[in-house]
Amino acid sequence: MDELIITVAVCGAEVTRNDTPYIPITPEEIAQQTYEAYLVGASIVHLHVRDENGNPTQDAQIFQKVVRLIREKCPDIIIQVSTGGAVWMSPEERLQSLEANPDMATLTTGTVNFGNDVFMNSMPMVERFARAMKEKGIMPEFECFDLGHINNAMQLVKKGLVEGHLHFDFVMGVPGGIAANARNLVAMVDSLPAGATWTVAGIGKYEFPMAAMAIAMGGNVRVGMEDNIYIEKGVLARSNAELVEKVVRIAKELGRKIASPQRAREILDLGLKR
Ligand code: KMH
Ligand code: ZN
Repeated sequence: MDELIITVAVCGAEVTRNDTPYIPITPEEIAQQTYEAYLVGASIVHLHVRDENGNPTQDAQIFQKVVRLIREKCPDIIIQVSTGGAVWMSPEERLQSLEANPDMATLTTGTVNFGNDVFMNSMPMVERFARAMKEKGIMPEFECFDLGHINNAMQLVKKGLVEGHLHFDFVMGVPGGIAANARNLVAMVDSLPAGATWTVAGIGKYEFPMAAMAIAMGGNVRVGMEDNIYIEKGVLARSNAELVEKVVRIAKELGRKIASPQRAREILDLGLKR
């Protein structure tokens, strides 16, 4: 098995200070929590940003500032910006994050119910996003909230809109998306093309059980306050680093080594972007 690539999803779009006082909101807080997570084993940061009121935004200037602050502290971490944003955002708004010169960006490959909302990703939209990433030389991470999203990703490959190494993130446990359990994870992994790499983001209480399964199966793990704010039942995580540290402990017990950012770049076939 390759070394374990840990992605930290530091703040997301939905979690507020009412949910947890530890959620990073300002560019400085986001960069600091990313740095702490990097020190304990995260090699990818999945980034959303917030405006001065703490609301999610895809504003290019805020993304640029956060990316600069992170690169100052963590020179080799893989920066993956969200193009998912928040459910009410237009495609134009969502695409602004690509202006921050990231290494990677998320590419959700299908529409999904998202609690009481709909996270809209029609195929023309997905193709437009893929084209924008290709033009800018940004590697997509396919975000699959359901099994059919893997098929949609392969349509992009067939059309030549995505080339090179393929990397998938299975987001499991969103109300409306695929349920987080072992049977579904095996089905997702079985549906991948040869040579692809994969990560699991288990939502809420499924974060660590899904992480443990991925570690044992040779996959990779995403954790962070975007997906889960608890370090254990009823106990808030005080930082994103705490969540990463727990994954590192589980990996150690299962005999899986942690990938450095440099090693993660090799596994994903990504160069160093400045
Ligand atoms: N906030 C969700 C609606 C992504 O970052 O690409 C979408 C999301 C996916 O978080
Ligand atoms: Zn996200």
